[in-house]
Amino acid sequence: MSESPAAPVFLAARRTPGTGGPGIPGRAVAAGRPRPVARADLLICGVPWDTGSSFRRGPAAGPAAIREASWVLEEYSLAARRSLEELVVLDAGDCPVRAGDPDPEATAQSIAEWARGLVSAHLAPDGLMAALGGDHLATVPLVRAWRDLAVGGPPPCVLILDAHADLRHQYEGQTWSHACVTARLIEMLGPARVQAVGVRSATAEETDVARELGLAWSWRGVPEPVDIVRETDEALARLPADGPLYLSVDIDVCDPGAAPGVGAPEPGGVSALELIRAVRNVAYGAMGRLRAMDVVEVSPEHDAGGATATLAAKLVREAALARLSPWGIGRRG
Ligand SMILES: [Mn+2]
Repeated sequence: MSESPAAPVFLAARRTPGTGGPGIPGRAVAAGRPRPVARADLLICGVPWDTGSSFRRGPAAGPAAIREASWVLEEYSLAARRSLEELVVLDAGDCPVRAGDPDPEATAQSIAEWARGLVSAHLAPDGLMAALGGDHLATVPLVRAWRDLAVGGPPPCVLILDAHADLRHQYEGQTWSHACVTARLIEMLGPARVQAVGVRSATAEETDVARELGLAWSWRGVPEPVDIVRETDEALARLPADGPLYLSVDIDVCDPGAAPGVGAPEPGGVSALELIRAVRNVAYGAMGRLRAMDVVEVSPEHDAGGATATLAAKLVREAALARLSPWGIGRRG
């Protein structure tokens, strides 16, 4: 394994012996023959899909930017007192996605099948899949993959961190829009298995729907300071206690001052530190039940200094290591 691969891979993945480089997860070429290696504790994949953006495009370049930004970080988390070097980390590369997608439903199905195949073949039974977006619509096929993987058992629960309610049935005539993600997930899993926190932008109609659904953000005033750690606790408490947990982080839940590289900036969000604490809180609170996460809506062309991509990479590291360790969990540690 080279220390300088042709394309960036995520942090410790570049040092995991036998991964064979990006796009060849779980296999190494030894004496010209593939050799299977251990299943991943942390399986990284990219979904450079950007069909659902309404305001400005850009998240298709997110996965590459997040991988590249990850190189500035240590494998070691000072908060968790653990290192990614303790884990088998595989980077599976990116899902093939066509630009200018004419048929989002077909693309969604192909992303779902790709993710399901990756997880089946390469993720350890207690491992974490971390998908790098892509616009927020990528979450829909990724959750579909986990629903399909859960056949015979309880379906997944989804916890969304997002500035936007995303509860519209349609936006600008499109049901496949990043403004409709929460609505699509509720259609897939039912209202009890979906929660959203950190929301500070919604229509009056979306707010009424959110109250009926009991979404954690809907009984907080806006604009009030968001205690996003407490809000994630409340959301987790309202979700059923069975099935794998899927955490979807729309990076625009963070204030645009801290995360400027987003498609739909919404002033008045949480700080980078608050978001890190919230993600660590979810990962430690759920521990092995947290099986999948994504970080979506990173738009490198608007990302001054790479702050947003670096934050996204750090969230993945912190989630993977907070699952293992009680250190540094706000009120707990
Ligand atoms: Mn959003």
